[in-house]
Amino acid sequence: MTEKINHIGIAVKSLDASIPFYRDGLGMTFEGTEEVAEQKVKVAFLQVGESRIELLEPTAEDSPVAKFLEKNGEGIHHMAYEVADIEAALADLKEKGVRLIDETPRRGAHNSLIAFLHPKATGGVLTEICQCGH
Ligand code: CMX
Repeated sequence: MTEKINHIGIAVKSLDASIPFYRDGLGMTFEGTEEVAEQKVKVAFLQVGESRIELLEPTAEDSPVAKFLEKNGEGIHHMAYEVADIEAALADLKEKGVRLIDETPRRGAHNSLIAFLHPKATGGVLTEICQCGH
């Protein structure tokens, strides 16, 4: 079902302050930024081989990333795994009794379809599955 690591999400206070380390320091390919209104975040993608680093900056005080930053400070926020058919993957996980945050897919960056699994059901790692637009 799971095909590859699509991206690793890292919560940051400021994209502008964080991008240079990944782009200029580590030499990753900067793919651009995008606002994901539904998730109340602005994101930047940096390519690493077949995967990406997704930097996440909150755009509202009630953004899940704002809450995360308040509690933990900057750091790894989630792992995202790519699946070919997100509806089928969600149905399968539900049948296996995995606690879902999203019962149906939402719109993510790059027009992808995304859904989150609850960190309490995944050993403490917020897990996203995505059917990707790239
Ligand atoms: N990783 C691991 N654990 C996390 C977590 C994270 N990113 N975020 C919250 N938790 C844990 C908390 O530590 C807390 O654990 P304890 O009860 O042991 O203290 C528990 O989950 C509940 O956390 P909370 O701070 O009370 O926050 P909420 O329950 O209100 O929300 C969550 C947590 C995961 C349900 C919510 O953040 C969510 O729905 N996330 C999915 C959407 C999202 O994160 N969107 C932003 C990214 C979008 C994108 O990539 O495009």
